[in-house]
Amino acid sequence: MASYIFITGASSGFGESTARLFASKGYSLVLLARRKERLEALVSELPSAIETHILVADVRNEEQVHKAIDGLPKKVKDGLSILVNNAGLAVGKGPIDSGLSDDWDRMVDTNIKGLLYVTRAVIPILKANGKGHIINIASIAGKEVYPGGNVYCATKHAVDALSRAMRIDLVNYKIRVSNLAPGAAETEFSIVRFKGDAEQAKSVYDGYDPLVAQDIAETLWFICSRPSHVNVNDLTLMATSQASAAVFAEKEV
Ligand code: NDP
Ligand code: 8X3
Repeated sequence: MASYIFITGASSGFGESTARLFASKGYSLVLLARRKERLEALVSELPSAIETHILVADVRNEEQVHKAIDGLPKKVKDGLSILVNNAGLAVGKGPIDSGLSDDWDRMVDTNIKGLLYVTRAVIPILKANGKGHIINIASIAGKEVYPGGNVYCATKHAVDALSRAMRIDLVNYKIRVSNLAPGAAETEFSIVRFKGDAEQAKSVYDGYDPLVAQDIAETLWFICSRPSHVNVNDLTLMATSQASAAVFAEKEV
């Protein structure tokens, strides 16, 4: 029977790289994001032997999430073994008193509530299968806070807490729960954070070698390929030139 990995936020960055890597290892894919054309373009580049299911949904919309997951074919549910809760974003960066409610809502609704909606819909499937693995993509922003990071950091601290809580809730069901906390990685993350300002986004990665999406995909492969009696509880992955959330190596001149 095919083994399926379910990746949220598969249309870009970490999710897209993870889909490509797990497909290359023979996994079948369930790919969720809002941008259908991006998911279709990704699928068109995968070997045709790889079975894929595209779910176009907004994780903030509980009804959409439930309908999409409920509607998966039985053979996909039966083969589902991994959920990567990756969909997420930062919107804006600045002092708390100049934050915008709409930005806060987008981060809280996506990074916390969206992760919860997807997780609750998938857990019954994993329980029925008698095993499974949930990996939550948190962040160094879930371990530390940095200037201007306030609400984004709070949402990722919540993800970190939920990973620990889920591990307790699921310990009797052979469902592993891992928390992966990357530092700065160059994806579309900063373009989204700075609302399309490509120059400001680029400047985040100036003068040092950040992580790239492939680094996260390879780490996810490591986490998922441990023997079934082993769980990676929590893994923080940083660029060599990033020492903590706000400390980077000096630029070479
Ligand atoms: P990208 O912006 O490249 O990818 C984000 C993905 O999330 C996209 O596929 C996007 O798809 C999806 N997404 C966002 N909002 C929603 C939504 N409401 N419903 C469904 N899908 C959604 O960023 P990254 O790959 O860098 O980020 C992935 C995760 O990693 C995020 O949780 C982020 O917080 C976290 N992270 C990122 C770091 C970094 O430095 N890049 C470091 C640490 C953690 P679409 O827009 O098509 O819906
Ligand atoms: C994204 C990386 O350092 O901007 O989680 O918080 S950071």
